[in-house]
Amino acid sequence: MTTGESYTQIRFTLTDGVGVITLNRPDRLNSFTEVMHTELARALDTLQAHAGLRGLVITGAGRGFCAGQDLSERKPADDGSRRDLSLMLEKCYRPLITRLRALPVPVVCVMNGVAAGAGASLVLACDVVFAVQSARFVQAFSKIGLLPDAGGTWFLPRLVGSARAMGAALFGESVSATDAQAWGLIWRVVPDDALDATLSDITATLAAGPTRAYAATKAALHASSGNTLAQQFDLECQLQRELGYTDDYVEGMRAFAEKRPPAFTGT
Ligand code: T3D
Repeated sequence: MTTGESYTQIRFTLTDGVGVITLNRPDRLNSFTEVMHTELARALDTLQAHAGLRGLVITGAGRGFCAGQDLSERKPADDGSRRDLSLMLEKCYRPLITRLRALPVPVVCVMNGVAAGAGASLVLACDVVFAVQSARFVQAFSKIGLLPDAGGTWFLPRLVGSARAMGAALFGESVSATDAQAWGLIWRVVPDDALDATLSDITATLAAGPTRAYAATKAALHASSGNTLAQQFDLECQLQRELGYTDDYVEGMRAFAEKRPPAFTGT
């Protein structure tokens, strides 16, 4: 099902409770423009308002996933005036990344190609990342005299540790999908020709998954880095108490006893 709304720089579908956003400026490696940000915000509005939401998948059209900010929007002005870069970060990037993190369903990135600059930060903001073998990360910021943004300085060291975060960010060299998996930056590398199958498998998994358990898992894992063990125990107790009353838990117990796969409804 399409959403019935028109989009020019992304594609957006919502089927069986699973949204699929495809960044869609392939000739510019799906780099971010203000229009794309506006369309992403509109898609997120629709997803947040959908009562039966079960997951979101983000991917890109063509050979790149996302090359970060569209640099053609950043040409130096003829009159020598300079730009306050924090404005766009506050207006567009912060809400995008914050909303994805807060979405109470898994956000899965299927990285179809290179992710650079804020495009790499977008990948790292997702809860799970699959990348095709030929995909790569480029912390391109230092090459243009900037620091990693869109949450990049928060995600990178947490995922890979300070040494690798520093090396990748300072030198801006490509990190292959294979290295990214070995470093713990992403979940899994898949063959390039398995891109479509990976997308279908993930959307099917999310549409049939224990949605409330997924939401609780996401919330607990995200909270853990700022919590003590005692606080995390408290959170686990609270969330597990809630999950114990769900239909999906009852179904999971029945399915186990009957030696069959569970048929979760997400309730
Ligand atoms: O508001 C603010 O400005 C602050 C926020 C900043 C957030 C950021 O993301 S800053 C970082 C911006 N991104 C970059 O610096 C990355 C620039 N791109 C690259 O370094 C390389 O293109 C890649 C490593 C991503 C891929 O390299 P490669 O060799 O596979 O492709 P290519 O040939 O460089 O690019 C293909 C085309 O896409 C090319 O156009 P052409 O020659 O075919 O007409 C290239 O110019 C275009 N392209 C790539 N990245 C961007 C872009 N066009 C506009 N903006 C881009 N970011």
